[in-house]
Amino acid sequence: MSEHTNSIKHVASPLARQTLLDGTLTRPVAGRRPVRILPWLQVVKIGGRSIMDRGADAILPIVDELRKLLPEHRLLILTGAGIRARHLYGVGLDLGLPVGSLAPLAASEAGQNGHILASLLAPEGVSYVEHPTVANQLAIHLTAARAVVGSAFPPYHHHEFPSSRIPTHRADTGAFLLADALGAAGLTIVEDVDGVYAADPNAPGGEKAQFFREMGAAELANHKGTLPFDRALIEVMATARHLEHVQIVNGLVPGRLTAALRGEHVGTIIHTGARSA
Ligand code: GWN
Ligand code: ATP
Repeated sequence: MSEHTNSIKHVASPLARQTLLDGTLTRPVAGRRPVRILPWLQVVKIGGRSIMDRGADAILPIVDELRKLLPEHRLLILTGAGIRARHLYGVGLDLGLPVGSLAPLAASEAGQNGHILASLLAPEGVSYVEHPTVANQLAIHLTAARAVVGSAFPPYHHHEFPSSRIPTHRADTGAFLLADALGAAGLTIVEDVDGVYAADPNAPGGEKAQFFREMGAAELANHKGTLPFDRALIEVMATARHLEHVQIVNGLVPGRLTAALRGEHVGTIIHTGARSA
């Protein structure tokens, strides 16, 4: 769309003559819900510390469960970073490295866990796909295979917000941002606990902590204690465009992931800010 007036080329745009900061002006153009790019996709985030770091005892049963889920679901399996990233934070912070240097180094550990998981699922046609492939060629890879594995860490790299010395946007946030941007059918976060409790159930005295079966992201924002995922996940859930909830499940209990993907309530369901159209 272009018009020629007095030989000056004008590009017609409903946003041409106004500040992008004025919501009342941008809303008629930008207020619509984005399209769902991969509406049939189920995204599964596998914990780095909670599952991958435990080795064969935890990984092999999950691999078995994922293998059996392939005929039923098309999966984007994303892995967290785990203990190697924590070691990296320790060494890096001791050396005074900025968060923008730590973020890509920690991200690479999430990728390594993804490579490990993909190798175990390779006989089923599952491969690790790189971040640029996730961004640009996910559909063709998921047409060729029932599932692919990627890194859950978002590639903020040197653009990571310097609001804290440890990267704010880690694997849980990355998995959510991706699942919501793709308009996926669901996101399941696999941990080593049944879901969210009032306090860390593994900390001293934690065995008495109350279990939350269901809660809202807004309610979680007021939770003062520790959580089994990045705090930034709460912020991105508040502005979700598609995902109406996520479920946190215990990957150490066989069958929980399968049940969650079938829509059963077997962990903690957290409702996001997204509303069905
Ligand atoms: O290296 O395991 O992708 O999918 O955030 O960047 O730090 O890179 O800096 O396509 O682009 O280590 O090399 O590494 O984990 O992130 O990847 O093997 O440029 O397939 O080269 O956005 O994998 O890696 O760490 O995910 O999370 O070459 Mo890795 Mo990660 Mo591979 Mo990826 Mo980062 Mo790429 Mo990237 Mo970097
Ligand atoms: P990553 O993928 O980033 O490597 P992860 O998701 O595998 O990490 P953690 O970040 O360690 O694992 O989160 C899981 C742990 O969080 C649980 O083992 C539990 O001890 C702890 N935790 C802390 N607070 C809570 C809480 N309120 N409810 C449940 N678990 C909690």
